[in-house]
Amino acid sequence: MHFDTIIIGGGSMGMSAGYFSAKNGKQTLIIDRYEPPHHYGSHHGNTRIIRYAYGEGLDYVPLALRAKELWQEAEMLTQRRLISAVGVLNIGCQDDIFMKNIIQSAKDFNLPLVVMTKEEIEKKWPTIHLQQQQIGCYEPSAGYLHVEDCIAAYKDLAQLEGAYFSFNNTVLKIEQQPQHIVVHTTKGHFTADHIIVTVGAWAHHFLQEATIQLPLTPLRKTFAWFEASEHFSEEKFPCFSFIEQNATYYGFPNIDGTGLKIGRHDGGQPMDPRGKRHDFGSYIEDEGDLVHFLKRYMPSVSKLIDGQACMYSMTPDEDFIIDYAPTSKRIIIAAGFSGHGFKFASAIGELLSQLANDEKSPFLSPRFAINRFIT
Ligand code: PYC
Repeated sequence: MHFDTIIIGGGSMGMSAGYFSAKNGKQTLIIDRYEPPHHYGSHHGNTRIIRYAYGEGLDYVPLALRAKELWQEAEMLTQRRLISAVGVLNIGCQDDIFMKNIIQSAKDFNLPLVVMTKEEIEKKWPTIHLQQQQIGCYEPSAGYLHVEDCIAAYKDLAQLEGAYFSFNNTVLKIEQQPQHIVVHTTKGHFTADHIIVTVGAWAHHFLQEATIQLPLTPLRKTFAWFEASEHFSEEKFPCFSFIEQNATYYGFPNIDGTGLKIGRHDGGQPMDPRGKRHDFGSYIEDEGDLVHFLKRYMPSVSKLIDGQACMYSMTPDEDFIIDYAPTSKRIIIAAGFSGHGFKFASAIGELLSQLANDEKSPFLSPRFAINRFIT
């Protein structure tokens, strides 16, 4: 069967791309090796942070603001709650480039942001203990996304727009022919004018097999929930990130009594997503790093409830790859989200559908270009 666009990978980016593609009137097929939303990729674990004053660089701010608009539109269309604006508190030192970028983003884009001293932070959230040199950038309009609902929302919308799904189906090979791309799967083959590859941590191996070499590193990552008092409830406590000299941690308030969720953003173990996934607790640092963090900054919290493992796909510079494949403009690649991509998935889905339509987008930053790695 022939499609205008086939999306390989129905996670956060792929499902959203599927919706926008079908909405643009394209005959669209979304293929996934499992049935999304699922626990085998990078979109489980209930929550992801959404923030707009962006420590990783000001180039990301327009994309983050577009993502917010589109998540809100999806909320309205599906009547699902996707964003909870509980605020995000970023902790770091005044000279950190991350903190400087946050402050500059707020200035340049007129975003609400409160820069706070250690004393102001400890007064507002008495369960946080900081070190002398630390300051905070509190973004009250930021918060978290309900991740499984985000995928489910775009799945519903894609279906309403007439997209086809082929789930529990593994793509074996893509074949580039002059007139179209052939996608060989365990359930037969399909052809398409364009394919959009959004396979998350599988991208490195998947693209390598299609002779597209990208410097992507799949990483095993973990996060966990800890018992926490009502002072940490989402009515009283924000999402947070702590930028230390050699480590970055992030977390979420205690949502509906599920516990305070924490993860370490840097580090992790290189892995092959095609192999066995090591559950939370397989490495001593899975819990150890988080307990160490809690002892320093939130000493009233210590009792682990549960933990999970997921995957990041890292680029060397931690900027995304969103571009045409060097081998063919019929192949669009979205990869290497380096652990900070989920929040953008709505806007990236829109952008990918535009690329498949040969349209230009103001949200396509040169920072995402593939030619920074291969020419
Ligand atoms: O982008 O805010 C973020 C984030 C937190 C943890 C991983 N990514």
